[in-house]
Amino acid sequence: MEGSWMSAGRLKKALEHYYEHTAEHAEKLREYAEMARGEGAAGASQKLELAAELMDRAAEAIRSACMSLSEGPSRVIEAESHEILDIEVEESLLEVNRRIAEENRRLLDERGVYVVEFMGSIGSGKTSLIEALVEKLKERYRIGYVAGDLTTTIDADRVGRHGVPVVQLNTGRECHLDANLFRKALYQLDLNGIDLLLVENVGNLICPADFPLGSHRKVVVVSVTEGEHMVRKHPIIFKEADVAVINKVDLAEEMGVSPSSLERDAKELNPRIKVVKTSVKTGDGIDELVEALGL
Ligand SMILES: Nc1nc2c(ncn2[C@@H]2O[C@H](COP(=O)(O)OP(=O)(O)OP(=O)(O)O)[C@@H](O)[C@H]2O)c(=O)[nH]1
Ligand SMILES: [Mg+2]
Repeated sequence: MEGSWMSAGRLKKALEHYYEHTAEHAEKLREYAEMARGEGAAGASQKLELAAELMDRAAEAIRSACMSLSEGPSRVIEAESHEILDIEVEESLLEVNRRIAEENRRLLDERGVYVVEFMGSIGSGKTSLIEALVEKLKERYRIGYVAGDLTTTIDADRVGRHGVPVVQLNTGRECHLDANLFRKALYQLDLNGIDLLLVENVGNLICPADFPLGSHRKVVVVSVTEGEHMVRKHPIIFKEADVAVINKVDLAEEMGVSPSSLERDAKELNPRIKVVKTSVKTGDGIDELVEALGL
């Protein structure tokens, strides 16, 4: 590429942008096909379906060209400021998010990708648990990873070293991922080559609860080093989650924090939640976590 009018990096960025639009147009055409079907115009609907399929194939070819320009497994998506607010609809922000999350879920189901989202406090062990799961499951599933962080690629680099495709989403100032940003990550991944996508949200127990991404299972992680009140102080996220992980149980005695009392708090808030006590350090509870996730 040297000496040409555009560097490989810039070309890749331009193609990524083009790919996103092409994939979005394919989605839109499918919506129109559905509308035409609703209007009884079966012929028009069929043609629109065909156009959507061709556009999907075009998007796939652009994505594949993009991948061959890639310099490594880790790629970074920077959120543009107020990105989601640019959407011109008279719906609330949360409503827009919910709708995009539903679209994400549809896309994931179409491609047969099962998504487990990890939320939880800063430093509770989300990335460590994901690394342990990748090692345990990578022979059984084709795994991908999406990391949410404000500015760094540390987590994506860590998980990428286990040999799985990763996308880093940098939110800048935002304390959570949202469905729009997650959709961008989905556009970057070869979804046909992934069965299990592990997503790590930005570390905190508050904001991620309000912004569903379209995942199939939600895990919330706390660790004993954060003290005994961590669960009760964050009821919303525990009510939302399917599985609660109480991590770093190897340090429970030293910290004077009872994992069972954290478990009780979680069950009180959400009787249907599955609670797993883990230590990534000793490997305790990782098999139970696999089971709780139905993997
Ligand atoms: N003793 C002990 N340390 C752990 C355990 N799990 C994780 N750690 C350590 O806790 C620190 C934070 O772990 P991470 O996996 O980076 O935590 P995280 O939740 O991904 O952190 P953020 O992404 O920054 O929110 C690291 O130093 C880990 O080695 C555990 O079960 N026991
Ligand atoms: Mg992390």
